[in-house]
Amino acid sequence: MSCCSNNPAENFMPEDIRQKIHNHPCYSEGAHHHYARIHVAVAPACNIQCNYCNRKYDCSNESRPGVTSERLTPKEAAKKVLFVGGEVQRLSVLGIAGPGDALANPQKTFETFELVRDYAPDLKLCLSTNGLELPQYVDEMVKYNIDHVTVTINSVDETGEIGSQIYPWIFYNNKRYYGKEAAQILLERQLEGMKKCVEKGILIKANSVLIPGINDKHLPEVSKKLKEIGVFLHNIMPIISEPEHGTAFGLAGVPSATDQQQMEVQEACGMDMKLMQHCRQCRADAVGLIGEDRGQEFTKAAFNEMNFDELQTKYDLQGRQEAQAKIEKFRFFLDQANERVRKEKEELSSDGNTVLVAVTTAGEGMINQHFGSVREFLIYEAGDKGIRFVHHRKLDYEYCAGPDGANPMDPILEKLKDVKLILTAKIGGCPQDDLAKAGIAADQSYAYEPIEVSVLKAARKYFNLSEEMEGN
Ligand code: CLF
Ligand code: SF4
Repeated sequence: MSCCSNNPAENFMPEDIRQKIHNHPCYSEGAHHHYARIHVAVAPACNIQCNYCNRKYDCSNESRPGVTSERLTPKEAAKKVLFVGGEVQRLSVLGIAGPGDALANPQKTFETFELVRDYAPDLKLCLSTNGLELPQYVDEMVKYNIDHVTVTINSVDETGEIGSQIYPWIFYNNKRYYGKEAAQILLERQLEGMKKCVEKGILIKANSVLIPGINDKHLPEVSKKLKEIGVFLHNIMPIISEPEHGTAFGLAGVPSATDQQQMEVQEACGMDMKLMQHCRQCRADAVGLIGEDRGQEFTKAAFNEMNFDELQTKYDLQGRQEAQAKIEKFRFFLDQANERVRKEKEELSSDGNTVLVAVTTAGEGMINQHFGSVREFLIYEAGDKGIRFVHHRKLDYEYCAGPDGANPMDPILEKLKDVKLILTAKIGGCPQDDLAKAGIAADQSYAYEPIEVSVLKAARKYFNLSEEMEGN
């Protein structure tokens, strides 16, 4: 079975890199419909302070603010990974992303990776860090075969001016540094660490938190620098900032970044770098497909009494390999169905006209979720020649489960104000009418069809774009 991807960017990659990312749900957008990740919260301490983080909660560099994860020892974490791997055969990655910084807790982080590498050799190992301690652990990471590392970098301003507005202090070499000096040291360490990783063949993803008014205009420069040093992927994460999260920015009234601000910055950064656009800002104990969180199903009580031999049997390496071979078969046919519809932004349209289309999905690359039960929409941009994935937009609650007294359609209309069409597996008459009044068409005739080719067909149908499918 070929692992040729439907994503044009992936098809131009060297084979070894394509193999590395093929079933990593964060590094490959195609993979995220099919493969799951698990985070284990073994790393509580942190060595810097970010103004968008409240350390009562998980690390906001890789998580939604205001959530707290169940902390585990390395042994408990390894047990959990084996138990979940037996239950969720599409699990392909173990990530350590907090609740503090993975490399501010090196013993716990590496002990966990060592145990998992021995018992579950098919899992990819991944970690997320602020980068302060990265240079000194690159060789250790090579030893454990950790070949996916995320570094959060919000500024490349060497004067420290921008960084000092984001980081009030860092703790480095047993000393606390403040202001511009802190920002300069952090940046030096991040760049040095990322360069070392690139030299060792570790794929680096960089996260940048988009903070309007502070680094929004600066992020294209960050992208340029990342490309220059060989970073693989850049992920622009909109700041989520509310006073109740108790962060310095939240308390100072800095607002969350909007979907439209994120799209603008993504377009400016996308000129220079390959972007990740499907990030969901997971919890430090997230389990499942990106966008779903099955963490609550796997509490300590489920696995802690089992010993490692029992857990290895439960993990069932061979059963997992067979299940993943089936996923690959399905993915192959899905890619064939979607063939050639995905394009880069500048190639979407022959006359510059494009529309935004929202899709409801429960995974597997299909339009397979009812409108009433969605907590997020996938947003695609479509022209007459092709489509591209833009990002996802989250809802606080489902249409069918809105709070008493509130019209559940209001937040949906606000989220979709620039969208012209929704493709969904099923929708009732009332919401369909409300959407129509707001100028948004809803179509359920593509139910259980592949997403990408359906977006193109529907956009052509609704907006009188071209008649013929290219290549058909
Ligand atoms: Fe976890 Fe991060 Fe590894 Fe993925 S998450 S450590 S690279 S396995 Fe993924 Fe979650 Fe976004 Fe992170 S969607 S927050 S990018
Ligand atoms: Fe919080 Fe993560 Fe920043 Fe540490 S690195 S302060 S845990 S957001």
